[in-house]
Amino acid sequence: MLLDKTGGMFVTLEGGEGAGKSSQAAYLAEQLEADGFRVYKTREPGGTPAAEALRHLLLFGEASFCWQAEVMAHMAARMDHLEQKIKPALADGQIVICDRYHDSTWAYQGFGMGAARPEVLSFITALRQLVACEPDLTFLLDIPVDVAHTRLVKRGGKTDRYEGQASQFHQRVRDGFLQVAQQDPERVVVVDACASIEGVKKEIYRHMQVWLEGGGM
Ligand code: Z5A
Repeated sequence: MLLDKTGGMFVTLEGGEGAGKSSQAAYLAEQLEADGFRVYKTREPGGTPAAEALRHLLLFGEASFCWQAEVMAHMAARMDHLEQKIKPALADGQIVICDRYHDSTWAYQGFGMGAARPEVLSFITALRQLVACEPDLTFLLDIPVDVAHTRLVKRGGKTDRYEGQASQFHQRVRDGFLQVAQQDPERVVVVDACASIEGVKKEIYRHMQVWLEGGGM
């Protein structure tokens, strides 16, 4: 294997809840570390103390934001995370693996909460351009809403503001993610998240190897 160990790569995992992002982010980090790469694994919203505080407010706060403030709060958490953690790790030559990033804002705030209204999408696009740091590679773990729901019921645990939304909301979120993949096929690899955990793991690692060997996608 010809893996180039210079690192400095930004990888994101995206998809609806229950798609397996957190599990796969952990597997990918383990595999890359075993190959000798230095990996920084993180998540959004969160990753710094201030961004984690915003996460708590966004996911479990009693009061809801107006849509503009909700988008800005996700972006504020992201900016803090980027400046304090992600950019320094990239500059240090590490592979950053981030569980959710910009595409989640597009899918959840743009399509889920905002129902793909043009003013919401253009607001998100404008802020995204200001943040100005795009991933090199994104794995979109795609799964039908009902399959993901069954997984989450089985797992149990606390439900956040977004998880508790109706299935139509989650279908719009899925549509938003699939639109991103269609518009940016160079960056986004769609992975069938209904496959076994082992199958998804192999598929993601296979694409990582191609990318690291310089073959692109
Ligand atoms: N959000 C937003 O609105 N805007 C933004 O800009 C950002 C985020 C960045 C973060 O929640 C929430 O913030 C999220 C979107 C919103 N809310 N929602 N909904 P989070 O990070 O706490 O939750 P999540 O990202 O939705 O994670 P999750 O529910 O834990 O899902 P997951 O990470 O994709 O899946 P998992 O934890 O790896 O696996 C879930 C279960 O399925 C678990 O029991 C696994 O063992 C099982 N699993 C995983 N893979 C498989 C396969 N292949 N087969 C069978 N079972 C599996």
